[in-house]
Amino acid sequence: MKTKIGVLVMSYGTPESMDQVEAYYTHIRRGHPPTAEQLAELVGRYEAIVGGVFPLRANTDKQVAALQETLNRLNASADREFVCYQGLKHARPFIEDGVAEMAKDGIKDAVGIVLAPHYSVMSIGGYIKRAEAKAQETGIRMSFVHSYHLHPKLIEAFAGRVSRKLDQFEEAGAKRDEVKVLFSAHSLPEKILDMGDPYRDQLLETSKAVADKAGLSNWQFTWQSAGRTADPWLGPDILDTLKDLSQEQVEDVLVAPVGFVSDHLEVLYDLDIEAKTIAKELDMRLERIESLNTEPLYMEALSDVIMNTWEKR
Ligand code: FEC
Repeated sequence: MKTKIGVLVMSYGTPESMDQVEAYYTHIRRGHPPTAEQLAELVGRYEAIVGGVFPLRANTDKQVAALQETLNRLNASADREFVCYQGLKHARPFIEDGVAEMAKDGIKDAVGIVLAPHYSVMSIGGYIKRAEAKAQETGIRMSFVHSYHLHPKLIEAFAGRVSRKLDQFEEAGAKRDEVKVLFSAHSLPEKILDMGDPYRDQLLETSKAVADKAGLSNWQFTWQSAGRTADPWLGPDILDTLKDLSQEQVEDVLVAPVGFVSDHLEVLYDLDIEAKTIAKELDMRLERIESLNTEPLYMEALSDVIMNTWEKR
């Protein structure tokens, strides 16, 4: 019989239906319910993108299935098999549910990975802490992938998407090197920098590696999706960046959200609706690269870092 190696695949999570948005938002706010106004604002954003379906849920399901298939195909062996379990940060099945499920299936050893390439103590660190606590409680030995922001296949996947969109700008009459490529990622509170957090540096490294691979000279990094709290968040925000670029007479912008790997609210609303609306007002053409979703190169990058972590455990 083959030994089963558990792989806890962690992702942000999304509600299953509109009536779960409040519970989801309360979970994100660490148990503090949103005000009626905050809730209405978030429901409005979901209504604008989803039409009753929350895309991140199906995308995560498909990524987890594709990763299990890739892991077993690329690392086939007569005596072992990889079994992927899902663990979500803010929705069911929660991270703890995924670990409990592994324990129920008799898994003794596992690797954990998050579907987000860049480490911050406020993002990946939080996922790992919760998984580790549940693993200890259930007697599973777990090791974790902390980041994979420079994996060559991840860089290749992003660079290919950037190049293909630049081809489309050219076909529409733009000069390739006059298109401003904006790499973006979810902002976090500025205080992470005082904590020596690697998040910003890793994002800049990914952006530079993708720019080098795609042969870009006209690019910059910007933040997006900052939270609505009193703390200062890392900036500049993409909406301000677009206004600055407009002052510099930039007409064509390609956004590459390298901090995200799926189609979800922060891409489909914050970029495709909010940023595009501002760009239109500024008379700019704004396009976005396609999300990775189940891109085979991304699945291979994940499989590779999982195997490395497994072998070094
Ligand atoms: O499609 C969906 O339903 C979910 C989209 C979604 C993703 C995502 C990824 C990240 N977040 C990160 C940090 C924060 C911090 C706060 C925060 C708040 C929200 C809210 C929504 C939301 N996030 Fe998110 N995030 C997504 C959605 N996020 C909705 C609540 C309303 C709002 O502020 O817009 C602030 C929490 C607080 O109040 O204390 C911090 C980071 C990522 C990327 C890494 C990852 O995927 O884990 C970092 C997808």
